[in-house]
Amino acid sequence: MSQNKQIKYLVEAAIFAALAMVLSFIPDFASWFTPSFGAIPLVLFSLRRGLKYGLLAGLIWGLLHFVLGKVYYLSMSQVLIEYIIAFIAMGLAGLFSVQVKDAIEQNNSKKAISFALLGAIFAVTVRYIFHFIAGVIFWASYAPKGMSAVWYSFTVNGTAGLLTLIFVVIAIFILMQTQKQFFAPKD
Ligand code: 218
Repeated sequence: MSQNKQIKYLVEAAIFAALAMVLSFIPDFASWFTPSFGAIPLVLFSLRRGLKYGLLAGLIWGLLHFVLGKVYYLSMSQVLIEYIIAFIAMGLAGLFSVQVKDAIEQNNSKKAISFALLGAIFAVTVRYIFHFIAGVIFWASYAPKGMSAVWYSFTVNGTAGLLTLIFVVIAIFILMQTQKQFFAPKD
């Protein structure tokens, strides 16, 4: 890859990570059940540029939480799992970027949508599995009296993950219908 292209992709990664971070400033109107709106630009970008740049954008998004003081800190390992590993995992949607791109070039909208959705489901699921695990280990004391840590974490993170996925899926449908070249850029 030419150096110019590489720089362009890096700048795009930074821009989409910043966009994700802006959306992270939407207040948690439903406490920890609140969906992660920043997942929208991050998954879209990962599908556009693939795994490597997607993971990088996820890492930048995670790191921006530290810079901007948006980290909920309980312990070192909790923060590592929830703000580094979980956010990097969002880039996993990029695993399917080649299939999405090929499908678009073949004018196969169904296939393009299917792989984009697969990427979104995979990335959001892996991310929220990390939050679920962290929830069981670190957030158990926040569970309502009489509720098990596992069930508490599952309901909280399951709901947030599902809501997040719904918004990402809507965004994928809209962009596929209005601007599918976003997923198959010429350069
Ligand atoms: C049960 C429970 N409560 C809170 C958290 C923390 N958590 C959940 C989802 C997303 C994030 C990252 C910031 O948006 C965090 C820190 C949890 N894992 N489990």
